[in-house]
Amino acid sequence: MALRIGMIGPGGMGQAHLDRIRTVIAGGEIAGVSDIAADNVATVSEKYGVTGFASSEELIASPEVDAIMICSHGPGHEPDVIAAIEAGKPVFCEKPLTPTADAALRIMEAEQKAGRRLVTVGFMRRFDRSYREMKALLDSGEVGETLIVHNRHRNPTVPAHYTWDMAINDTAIHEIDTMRWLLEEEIVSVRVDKPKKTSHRFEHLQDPLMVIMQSESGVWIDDEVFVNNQHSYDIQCEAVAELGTIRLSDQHAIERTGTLGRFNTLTMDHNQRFYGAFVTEVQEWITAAARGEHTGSTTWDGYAAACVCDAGVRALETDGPVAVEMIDKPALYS
Ligand code: ISE
Repeated sequence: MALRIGMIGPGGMGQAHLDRIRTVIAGGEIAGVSDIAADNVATVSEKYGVTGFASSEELIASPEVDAIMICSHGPGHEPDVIAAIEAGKPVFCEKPLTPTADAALRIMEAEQKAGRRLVTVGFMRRFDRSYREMKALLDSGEVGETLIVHNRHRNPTVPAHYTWDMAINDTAIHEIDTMRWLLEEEIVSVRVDKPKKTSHRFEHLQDPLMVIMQSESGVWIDDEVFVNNQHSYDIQCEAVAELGTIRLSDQHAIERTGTLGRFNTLTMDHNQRFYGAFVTEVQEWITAAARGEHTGSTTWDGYAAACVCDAGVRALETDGPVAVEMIDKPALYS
């Protein structure tokens, strides 16, 4: 029987997941949706022909729903994630798990009380083929120890409501999680440098930023966050190891040759660039949830990312590095 999924907050990201579940992913079906915006519930339930629940509480409690996907805004995640855990239902929660480390701690407490991992955080890069190949090669030991990782996270533009803490909490959080996963160690400090500003930005924004992090073993990680580059969604990563470097290749689907030369099609957003990663991420979650297993990043990963983000946001206003503070890892996540 297909896993019956209830979705909370089916906005742009949520509907992209609903479309994949309906068209390319096996083993899951949409049981219903809920949203704080009642008109969106009406629109989406009609579009997909599914039940519209009056509240997330009703959706989580419904006997017609086996598993929960949460795609609402980050500040609203905590009560729904905790309610899903208390109902004993697997939950896939879009990133960030919570906007603060304290809220993630409360989710970890609920999960520890339940005694099993029920929460998967939507850090999709862990499912990207190129990042996975990079990690497999680093893990093989062929190139020795990793010493430095260079990252670039560029967006064409961001909307006016994007504030500079979002450069950390919303944008750099991807590299924060990916680096913890790639290196299998925690990030211990964050510094933010502020280069010359692009003129192609909203006045309130410092863009680009250079986020400099250090891991427990001393790996030096940089992340250029440039969210108004005017041309493309450009994600780059290069690991410099003792015996070689490994770099994500260009992510274009086609290469065009003509009288002007040879060039690539650029990706413009995360849905284009990480399409395959999103499919794998949701497929692996559905397969695991149907078997009563856990997959992907845990509440601990959501918590650790929030701790690094907290330090990063403080680093925006601090000269020099800010130490990351976090509790010891509970046994459930070891
Ligand atoms: C957005 O929320 C994402 O997750 C995108 O991947 C990122 O590139 C963008 O900067 C964020 O605002």
